[in-house]
Amino acid sequence: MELPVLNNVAPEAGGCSAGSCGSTDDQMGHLPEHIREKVFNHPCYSEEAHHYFARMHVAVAPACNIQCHYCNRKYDCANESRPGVVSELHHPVQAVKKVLAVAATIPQMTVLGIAGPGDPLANPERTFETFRMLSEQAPDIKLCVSTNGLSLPDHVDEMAKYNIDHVTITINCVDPDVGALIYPWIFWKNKRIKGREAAAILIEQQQKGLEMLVARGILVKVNSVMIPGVNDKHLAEVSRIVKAKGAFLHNVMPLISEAEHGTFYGMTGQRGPTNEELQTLQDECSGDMNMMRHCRQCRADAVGLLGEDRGDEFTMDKIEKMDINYPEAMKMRAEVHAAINEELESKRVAKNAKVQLVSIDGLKLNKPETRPVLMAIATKGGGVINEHFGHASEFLIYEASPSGVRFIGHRKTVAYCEGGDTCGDGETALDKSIKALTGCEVVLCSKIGFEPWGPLESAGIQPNGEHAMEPIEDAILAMYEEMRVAGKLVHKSSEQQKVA
Ligand code: CLF
Ligand code: SF4
Repeated sequence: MELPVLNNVAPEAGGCSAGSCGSTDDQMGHLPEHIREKVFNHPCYSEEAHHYFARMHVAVAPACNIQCHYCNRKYDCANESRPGVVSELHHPVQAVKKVLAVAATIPQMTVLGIAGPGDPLANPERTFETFRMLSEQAPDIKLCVSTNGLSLPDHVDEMAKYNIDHVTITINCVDPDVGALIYPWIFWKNKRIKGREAAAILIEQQQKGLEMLVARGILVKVNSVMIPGVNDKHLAEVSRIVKAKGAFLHNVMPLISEAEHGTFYGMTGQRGPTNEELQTLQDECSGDMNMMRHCRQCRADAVGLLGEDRGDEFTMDKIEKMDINYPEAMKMRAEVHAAINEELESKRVAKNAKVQLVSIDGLKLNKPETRPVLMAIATKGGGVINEHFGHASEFLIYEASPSGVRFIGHRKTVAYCEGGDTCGDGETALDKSIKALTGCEVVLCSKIGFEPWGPLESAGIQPNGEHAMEPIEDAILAMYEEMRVAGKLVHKSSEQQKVA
């Protein structure tokens, strides 16, 4: 059956229907103004924004109405959180105080999300009380919610009332037979329902909720947990269907199933995907959909830029001592946002000018022998290379190729300078970093010590600290050009052909 195309991005917007782009940013310039307005400073909906703008979560929603095989109720909802993390639960009044304190201290914080620790819509009073107070007291903050979707259709009208513009639904399948392998039960109309029947109800509610949100112009992101052997072959179909129904973005996240988290999958030895498997599936889905590749599976009380957690600065005892004048803070926030926007706009202009140059240069680069190269970046945010190799606990991974620079994802590691001699399994922190950088040929950082240099080179990864404080994409292009001039971009098959 042909699904109706209800995409809330107008067809004339251009967008990514051809599937050539991997993030919303490549199409930012083509989005209609009202969508651009919703996306440009949301760190999850825009890859570019995540270098500059922060989000925070408040953990106000303890209960859940379904069971996922990758979740242990002792921890936060694993649909949007790194498993094994426990957040401190807040009452809505405390949560609002915390949001105002963070917004006044971190003006780059533009989005407040409720993502747990259970399902926000299984706790509607606490969730909507928080949103109601915030929409009155902090109208400059975008409101965002993440749900498993079971109760979604019942709450869409209320969401629209509080100007909730961004909703994430975790959709792991559209086939109840696949769903029965992921969800052992749901709690529905005061009854516990199991197996295929439970999965069928959940899927129906998710799809109905998605359609209702799109009809009201609310942007929908779909999260899917990739579970090898269970739904990995099925997720491209999920992507195609949710795109056809108007979802804006798809975020395929890897299953994390450590045995110590005590989840069903952890206990039964279900593995998560490798970096390569994840990237292959994301690329496959991107034929149909804008893909999110910068998700950090943050916790239900995360604060700061994606990938950082400043939660310790905002414990309730510290917040109680803060004297917040929010109307004043809003003025300061508006100034900071305007300055960031100005910077982003000038970068966009410079980038467009460069794209034209590159396309001329591309005639030179775009020969069959130039091949793509993966590069790892150490950054603390701001879109520049500003992190010491030894302090990086994650690297951003980009692919440089004759057609430009493409963001691929991020890889976590243990900060080399803080990892001690070993960090479990006899592996040193440096071993872990080198493993995390598998497949990369270059690591760009602001500085690097002498010690890791040799082991990185031996692993085929060229360390480079010469592009400190440069914009990431500029540095990658410069490095790629350097490699081309040095004859390092010769495609293996061409090389072999020459030898032959
Ligand atoms: Fe939070 Fe989620 Fe809103 Fe973002 S997170 S509720 S959409 S504000 Fe973002 Fe974190 Fe990934 Fe979620 S990086 S886990 S996608
Ligand atoms: Fe756990 Fe979230 Fe699934 Fe509920 S929806 S069982 S909290 S992962």
